[in-house]
Amino acid sequence: MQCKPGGNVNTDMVNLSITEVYELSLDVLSRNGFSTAHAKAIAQTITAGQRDDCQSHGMYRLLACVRTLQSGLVDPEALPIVTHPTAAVVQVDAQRAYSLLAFQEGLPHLVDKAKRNGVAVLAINNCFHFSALWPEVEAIAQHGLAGLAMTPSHSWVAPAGGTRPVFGTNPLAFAWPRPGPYPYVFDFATSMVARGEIELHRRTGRAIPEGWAIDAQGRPTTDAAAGLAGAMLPFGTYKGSALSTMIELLAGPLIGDWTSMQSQAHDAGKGGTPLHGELVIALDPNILGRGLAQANADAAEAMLDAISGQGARLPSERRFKARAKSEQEGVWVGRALYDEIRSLGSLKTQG
Ligand code: NDP
Ligand code: PYC
Repeated sequence: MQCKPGGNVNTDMVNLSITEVYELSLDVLSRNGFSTAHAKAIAQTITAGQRDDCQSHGMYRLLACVRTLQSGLVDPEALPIVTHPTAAVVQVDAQRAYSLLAFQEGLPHLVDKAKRNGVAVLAINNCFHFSALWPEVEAIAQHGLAGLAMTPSHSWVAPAGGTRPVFGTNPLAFAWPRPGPYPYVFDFATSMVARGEIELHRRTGRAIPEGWAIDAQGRPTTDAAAGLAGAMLPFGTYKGSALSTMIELLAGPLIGDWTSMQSQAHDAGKGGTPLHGELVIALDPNILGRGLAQANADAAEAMLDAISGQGARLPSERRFKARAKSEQEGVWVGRALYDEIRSLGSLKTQG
């Protein structure tokens, strides 16, 4: 048990260093049967989420990873198979394991191909997918490339004007390389919020804002459980609906993989993590920018400065601040979640 900053003993929260988050995650995943390679890849992304204060995709996700494993859906050991259909395309078959090892395997090829061709595509297939996408586009931007990533999930979201779920929560992430440590990054669900955010409201007994979901009868609801049982709503009405449709098509049929409706049907009520594909695109400004690399980078910076210069915040600014703070002070995790994670089979304890 640790003291909250300010000195009060708070038994409802547990303080963990980033290393402790990683070790606990690795321990839980390994004890529950994931191979070392998968456990490491998953633990890294979960640790990054917790470190950056992305509560819906941090340690909370360990519960779903283990639940999906225990329900016999995900392969905890399968190794990704990398193929090279063309000079600009790398395809990685995750073989029904989680997506993160497949991304790690595909990334060096994606970067290499983008730097040779100006643009390259990484298609990940047959992957169970639970993670935030910003770690992936950030990794692309670290190589001086712009990155885009998108994925379907389970059909939980009704189209604008409808009441029955069709789309997944379908995240779209983008990164642009900048001077200094942090790229420009956004990464959001094309539903009003990630489903994980509504699940966290349900777990902690909080109402959801109106506009996030409708109940099973198609009526607006602020009850998290009723919203989860009904349908979530897209952001930006028909615009979010259209973006979500694009993601279904590009990260589904385009790359020979499933839509969110197919993923949901395969799950057949087991409540596992979605199974589908992921589309990742890398673009090289040095090849596409007509030899004007410095002028182009300056123009990009002037535009981004014009946003933050008037007090509007850039996406990921909050997350980067949280990262710096977590690196200094560690992270605070709710005691109930911490205990539930430990009960998944870890011997590591605190407090
Ligand atoms: P948000 O609605 O919080 O949107 C997140 C993005 O918007 C972040 O880049 C965030 O930056 C930025 N942002 C938030 N508020 C502002 C603001 N006021 N001004 C400027 N930018 C802002 O999160 P979501 O619930 O939509 O998504 C959360 C995560 O869930 C994502 O990382 C996504 O990848 C993940 N997800 C994964 C899915 C999957 O299938 N694998 C499915 C759905 C979601 P900041 O972080 O700095 O606040
Ligand atoms: O929070 O919407 C979500 C989500 C779906 C799959 C992984 N996260």
